[in-house]
Amino acid sequence: MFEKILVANRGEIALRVIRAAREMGIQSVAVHSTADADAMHVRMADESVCIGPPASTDSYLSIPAIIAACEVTGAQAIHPGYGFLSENANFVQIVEDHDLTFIGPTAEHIRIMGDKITAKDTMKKLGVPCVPGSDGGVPNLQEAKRLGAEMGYPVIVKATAGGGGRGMKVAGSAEEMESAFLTARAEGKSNFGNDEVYIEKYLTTPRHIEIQVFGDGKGNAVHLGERDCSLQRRHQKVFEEAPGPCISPEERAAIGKVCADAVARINYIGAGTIEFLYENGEFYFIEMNTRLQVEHPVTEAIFGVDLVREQIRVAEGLPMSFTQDDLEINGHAIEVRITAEKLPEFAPRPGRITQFHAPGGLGVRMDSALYDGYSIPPYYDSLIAKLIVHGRDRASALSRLNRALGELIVDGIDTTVPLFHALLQEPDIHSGEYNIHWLEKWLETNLQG
Ligand code: MV4
Repeated sequence: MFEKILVANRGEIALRVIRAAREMGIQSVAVHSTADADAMHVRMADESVCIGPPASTDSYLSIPAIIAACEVTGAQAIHPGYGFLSENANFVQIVEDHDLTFIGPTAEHIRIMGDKITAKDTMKKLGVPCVPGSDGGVPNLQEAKRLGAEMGYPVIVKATAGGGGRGMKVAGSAEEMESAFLTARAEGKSNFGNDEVYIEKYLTTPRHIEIQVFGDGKGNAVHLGERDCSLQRRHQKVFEEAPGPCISPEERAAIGKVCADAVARINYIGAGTIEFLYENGEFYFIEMNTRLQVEHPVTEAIFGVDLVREQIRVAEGLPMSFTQDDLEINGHAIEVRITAEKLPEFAPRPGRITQFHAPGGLGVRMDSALYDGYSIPPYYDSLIAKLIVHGRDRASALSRLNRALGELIVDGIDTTVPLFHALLQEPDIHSGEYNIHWLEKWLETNLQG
């Protein structure tokens, strides 16, 4: 049993991990930059260690500083949260080389899923349905054009080291292939030092549906249904829900089993998310994330499980505390990501919170590291709170969201709260009829200018 774990993160996700550890009787160590000396995660942890200056490259991403913090505090394991070092295979290797435990998947699984061509090839062999496209990498423009003609346009060229929307270009016709191919390759090279690209049929109006999976590393795995995260702006999710409004119980069971079987076969350990595009009743694999995701609370709400607790359990070699048969969906949950940004341009607005009041009551969860008088530092991402509501059904979750947003007070800075009030006026949000392009189009006509 771990006695002490180090949380290699900040903000609301650091609190999330500290809380799970405390409930399990495990001590927690916070690490922080000099800019975060007054941060909530430092206050809430049992101990804290300053690991460097404000820039995350010199603090939250500093592998030597984090390993040293484990050594001086005696922490036996590291929870990476999301972002930062959570999907860094090299870090996982170093953690293990120091006889520490990484609370998450193996370096090998992180490496496989970090290379999108290898990830897709692996998933395809495991029976997961994928977007039609090239068989592996596309070596040159001539081959790209041949494939485009064969598959039919539009197609999308993606950098194998990309993901999250970086290093991908759509070619609507043969004429656009040269620029799409060369640009995707150049972006892969400059952003990730890898110019390998692959090609897929471009799906024009899909939804983003992701399946939560969880493995014990010993060949057992379950799925916890899907989340619909189609409402995004510039590849940043803003509104997530579970279950997906358009997914039937039969579809869920079928794709869920495919995903759970796939990760069981590779002895996957911990939390994972298998991302799909969903169009015309079909699922098409695009990427797998080997971390706990920002939006995990909507899954926790409808299944009544604590995913961080489970991560810690399996990292200790314990079995998961539930089987697939134990998992049943209860109601509907929605998360909105509240960021310190000024509308309509979503300009980052760090600053001092003069008054803060979190909403509460039945079915309301607020994951936030804010407090009265806190100053949001300008060095990190702008997420300040996740508001998660849970109701008996989708309509109750939406009215609860409206009620909770009304109770929330965040004074002193600009936030995206007005966006959510406005979205709750939209019939498409109430009917659940949206796809990955809905929000950007809505913002263009409703907010810009
Ligand atoms: C696609 C696609 C359409 N067709 N692949 C964007 C981020 C990365 N995870 C994959 N992405 C996409 N891949 C094919 N074959 C459209 C997108 C996409 C998208 C996907 C999910 C959520 C929002 C999106 C916004 C624009 C494009």
